[in-house]
This record gives sequence, C-alpha cells and structure tokens, in this order.
Amino acid sequence: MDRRHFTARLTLAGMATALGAPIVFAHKLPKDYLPLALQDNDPFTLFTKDKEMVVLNDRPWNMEAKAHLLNDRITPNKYMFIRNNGRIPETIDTNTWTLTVDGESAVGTKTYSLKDLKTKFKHHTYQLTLECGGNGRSEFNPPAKGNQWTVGAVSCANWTGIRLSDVLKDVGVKADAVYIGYHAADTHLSGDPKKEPISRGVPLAKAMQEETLLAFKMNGEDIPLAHGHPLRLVCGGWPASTSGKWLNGISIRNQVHDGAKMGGSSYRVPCETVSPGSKVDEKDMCIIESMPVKSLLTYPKSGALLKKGKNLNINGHAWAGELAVSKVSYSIDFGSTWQECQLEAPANRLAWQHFNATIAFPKKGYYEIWAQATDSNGIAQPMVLPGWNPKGYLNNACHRIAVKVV
Ligand SMILES: Nc1nc2c(c(=O)[nH]1)N[C@H]1C(S)=C(S)[C@@H](COP(=O)(O)O)O[C@H]1N2
Ligand SMILES: [Mo]
Repeated sequence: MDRRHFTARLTLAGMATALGAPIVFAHKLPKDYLPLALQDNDPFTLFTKDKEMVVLNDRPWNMEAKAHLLNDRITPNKYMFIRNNGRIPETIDTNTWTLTVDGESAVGTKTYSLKDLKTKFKHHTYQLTLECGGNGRSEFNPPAKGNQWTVGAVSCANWTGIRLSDVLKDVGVKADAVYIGYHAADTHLSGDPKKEPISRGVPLAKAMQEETLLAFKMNGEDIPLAHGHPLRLVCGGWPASTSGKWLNGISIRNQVHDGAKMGGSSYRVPCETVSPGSKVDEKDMCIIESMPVKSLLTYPKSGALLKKGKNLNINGHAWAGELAVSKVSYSIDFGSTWQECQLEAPANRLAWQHFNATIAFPKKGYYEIWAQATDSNGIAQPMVLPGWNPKGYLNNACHRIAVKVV
C-alpha cells in the first residue's frame, strides 16, 4: 500500500490536518521529514477508520464497510465508506476557503467565505443516505471495471449545513437555469491541474430541495478530511457522486452540467434494458437520478451460530432514493415465503429506515436470511441481479446472510 505517496507530498498544513493538530515547532521540522505519527500510519489510522473496513484501492483511496459494521442507526465516521476519484486536497485553510457561485446567476459571479456561509444562512441538520452508484458492482457478470464494491458503499450520517437553495436564492437564479454542477479542490490523478477528477451535478429541482445541503458538519463535528472537509454538497437519495466533497464552486447551468464524469458510461446506465455484455451507444445512456429501493441486514453478522430453541433478532436498514420504504420482509426458505419485518419511519425524508424482526427456526441446520424492501410506489428489490449495465451500477438485489442453528 503506497501510503508514503500520500503523506510524503503533504504540506505543513496538510500534515496538521492529517495529525488533527498543528505542529507547534513546525519551523524546526527537518526538510522532507515525516512526523512519526504519520510514518506509523496506515489508512485506518490516517482516516480514523475501523480496522475491519476493507481497502479496495489506495490510488485513489477507496474503502468500504462490511454489512455488520453498518449496524448503527447513524453511521459513525469509522464505518463510513470512502470513495475518491482523485487525490485528496493537501492544503485546507478554513480561513481562506471560498465557494464561488457562477453561471446563470442574476448577480453574476459571487464568492462567499466559509464564515459568510455559516453566518449569513440558517443551519439545518438532516440524516441523509449516501450510496455510491457502484455499490454491489462486484456481483455483475460480465464484470464491470471499477472498484469492486460488495454491499458496504452506503452510509447515513447526520449532516449539518445550509440549504443550497438559500444560496441560490441569494444570488438569484436566471430563468433559463436547469442544472447545477459542482467544483472541488481535489486534484486529478494525472497531476494535471487543469483536469478535474470529478465535477457532477443535479437538476435545479433537486438542488432546490430543502434537504440538499452545503454541509460543514458530519455527526456534529467538522467533516472528516476524507469526506469533504471543510464544505460538502449533500444530495441525499441520489448516487453519492452528486455529493461533491471539498466543495469550492457551484455553476448554475442552462444545460445539463457537462463536467467530468457526467458523460459516456460514467454514472449513466442504458435507458432501456440491454443484454449482458452489450455495447451501448452514448446516446442511449441515461444519467442515474434517484437510487433504487434497497436494504441491508446489519445484525447478525453473516455466519452467526444460534443455539437451537433460541429466537434470533435481526435488524438492518432500508432506503429508496427519493421515495420512502413502505415494507421490508424476510425469508428463511430462499424466497418461497416471506414474513413482514417491523419498519420504522425515517428520521426525515431521504434518511434510511430501520427494520427488525424476531425469527424462530424450525430445526437445527443451515439457513439463509434474505431481506426484501418495497418502496412507496410498490416496487420491490429483485431477488437476483437487476439489469446489467456497462459500469455495474444500481445493483439492488436482496441482501442475504447465512445462519447456522446448532
Ligand atoms: N470532490 C469530490 N467529490 C466526490 C468524489 C470525489 O472523488 N471528489 N467522489 C464522489 C463519489 S463517486 C462518491 S460515491 C461519494 C463518496 O463519499 P464518501 O467518500 O464521503 O463516502 O463522494 C462523491 N463526491
Ligand atoms: Mo460513487
């Protein structure tokens, strides 16, 4: 794992961010000397992640959770997946950080300091589900290139910030605006400063939703470096690629935003179902918007042993993009029969919903528990893989865990 590549390029400010404290005698620090606390660092320490998290790539850093690590009602940082397209910015100075709004803005280009944003606009907190569009990619066949996410590229944290709509109203959105695009401070893997690693966006209607935030806090604290410190766009329920980290710009567009990773097969799927392995023309690809209904069994851990005669309490979360989840069921007979779970209402729109059930097993032996969620439009998760697509997005097949009754 090439962690030196990350730490050796750190500036003093970058080191202080990674250390979580300023280096008091920084002016005495020998040139090219890496502080011990960073030398000993593995990505888990560096990003304060649990050691059970799984690293999928180190250039750029990508890390996912295992299902049982996501059992908390609100995902703590240590279990939150990391998905980066480029290099994490090395120098973050919150005193000089700005957000520039340009494009179809009535007042023209306007720049806000972090302080302006925090003091000028009202603060709001929401629990927002963020799932990578590629979560579940590892199951597709023929396989798709990219991080081989299993089930752990999803989180639901408490995000605090200001409404993007308040800022858009502050500049005034011109009548021909239809979309917004984000710009961020991470850098392209090639090192080319003119290239953005990713610059995606959402239609104006999504940007104007009350839950769409410019966030500066996650779970009550400054957003951790890997998750977009000091400012992040958060668009709950949509592919998490629309939630730009290290945000420094918003462009109001009079056309669909055409930044990096908006075209081709990036975060787009065939508009109509295609047979696995097909080549799909660019013009037949559609941008992923609201994520599909999905659920995750977070307790027990797959492979659990249970004493015969004991009941098993299972629990997990379910989410459905812009929609709510109306029902979650479980099966212990490979989908032949289903029982309904208890399902809680979401803390707010776009937050995942918790479910639980108590299962009595008929006799000793091997079982699988399958969970299936249904959205408020009556659409349920498929039991097997949904439609194949070139980049392996949107796998919302039912999650399954194994249990042995002994
Ligand atoms: N600036 C920037 N924002 C970004 C990305 C990125 O690489 N750079 N990755 C996106 C993708 S593809 C995902 S899935 C989410 C991951 O968010 P997380 O790392 O906080 O879990 O961030 C999104 N926002
Ligand atoms: Mo993603």
